[in-house]
Amino acid sequence: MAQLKVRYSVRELQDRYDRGDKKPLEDLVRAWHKICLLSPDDLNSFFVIGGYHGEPFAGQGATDPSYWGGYCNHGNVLFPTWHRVYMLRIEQALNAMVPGVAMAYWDETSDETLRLGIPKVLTSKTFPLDGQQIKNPLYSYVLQKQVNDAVQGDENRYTKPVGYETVRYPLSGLVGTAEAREETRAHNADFPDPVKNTELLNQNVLAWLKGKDVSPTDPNPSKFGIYWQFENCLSAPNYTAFSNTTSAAAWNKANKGLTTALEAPHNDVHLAVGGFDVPNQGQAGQIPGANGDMGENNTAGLDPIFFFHHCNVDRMFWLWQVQNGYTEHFDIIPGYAGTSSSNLPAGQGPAVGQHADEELTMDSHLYPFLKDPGDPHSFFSSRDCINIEKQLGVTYSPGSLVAKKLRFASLAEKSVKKLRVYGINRDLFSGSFVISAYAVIHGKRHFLGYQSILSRWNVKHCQNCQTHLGVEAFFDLSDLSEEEIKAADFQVEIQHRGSALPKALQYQTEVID
Ligand SMILES: [Cu+2]
Repeated sequence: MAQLKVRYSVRELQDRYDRGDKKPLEDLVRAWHKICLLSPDDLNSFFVIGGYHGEPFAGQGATDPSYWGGYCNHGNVLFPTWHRVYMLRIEQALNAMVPGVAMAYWDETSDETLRLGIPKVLTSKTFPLDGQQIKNPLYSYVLQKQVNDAVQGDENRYTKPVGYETVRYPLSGLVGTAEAREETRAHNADFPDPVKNTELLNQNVLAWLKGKDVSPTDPNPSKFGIYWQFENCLSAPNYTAFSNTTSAAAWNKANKGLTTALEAPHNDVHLAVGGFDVPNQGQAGQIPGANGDMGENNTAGLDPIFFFHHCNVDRMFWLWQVQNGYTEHFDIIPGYAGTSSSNLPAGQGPAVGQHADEELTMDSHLYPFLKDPGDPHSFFSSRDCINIEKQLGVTYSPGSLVAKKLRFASLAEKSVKKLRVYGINRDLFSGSFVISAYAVIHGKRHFLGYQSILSRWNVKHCQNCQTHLGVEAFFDLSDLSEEEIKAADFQVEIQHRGSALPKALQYQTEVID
């Protein structure tokens, strides 16, 4: 195989640029600029590739909410591998524009991100290229073709016209109906300054990353933030539990310790960039009505930052493989939670190309990605992308979390108490939502953490979703003593996109090992 292509962090490319070595970052921006200019019918165009993830929808899921109209896999065991090949696909398109160019990752757990937020080349409106200021293609994408949301129950929620430009927190991008357009116009009018908006975005991302104090005596204030979750997912005991939130929930219910799925911190970044305030902030800093494209799977792939986020998610996947001895081989536990294509409502329903209730295995096709572009049947499978260096010819520069933290190494086997929250009816909430849990002990309220649930806008119309609407979430209680746990009254709060919270939120809790 030819020399390995190295994917650097965006910050590394920026540092080289600032020191006068401008070519690597310029090449990336140039290639990105070019795929955005390609006709939306060209297979290398950003419109086609960004559109594989969610909208524009295809297949049965274009109208039937029991299916998913995009190709992406979430809430199931194909989540890491599908997105791995997705990164390869956009890298191939970029290469067709500028030979040799590699994807880059937003190192979301680096010291720089923890200090400064999102790398500036992803948030500046313009970029100087070849003596001109061009519209920065990493900042937003302007739709070259309308995308229609014809899913029953969505009522055009995610329909967007030609010329629509993707937005992030604190802005809203819902323009599917006259009413939504008016709401969005009024909302966005309060945020006219892009520089100020980027500040708000970075503040929100930083708050999500760092988390909040769990208890006044907690030695690790970053616990439950995205940072902590990324770190904790690296000690997941096997691929199945590591790969997605559905499998991890089943694993946590049946096994000791608290395993974090790679998908969990991934979800949080989507919500942080797309429009959710960090949980546990009270009313301070609350910006209701922010509906950025990254916040929902329908539109996330159309915001270029998606790819820099997912490149980092793929780096974490590789890091988990390297640190746990899974670079040559890993398995999917047959029949485990998270192995059904339908898997509703925790998953999204069968993606384009999948059948209902199909069992997902290492050999399942990762539609629509082809190993040989000339052979329409040569679909990638998870087995084809286990070792990124040997099979895909790429690797990552050593970014953050490369040095394994030993204090987390044995967490999966450690006997710690955890809180299981269940019986929440997701039918009550519109779109994605966040569950926060609290323990009230002797009159004092302690924040236990949160869990993001990426959900569809309206599950009422989804027949398969109706059959099992329960949501399950797990919270680590290792910071509380046995006595405190006994005395605790556990409470749950929900943040969602709908207009009002249901009056009587029903849920159940239990403390398990
Ligand atoms: Cu994603």
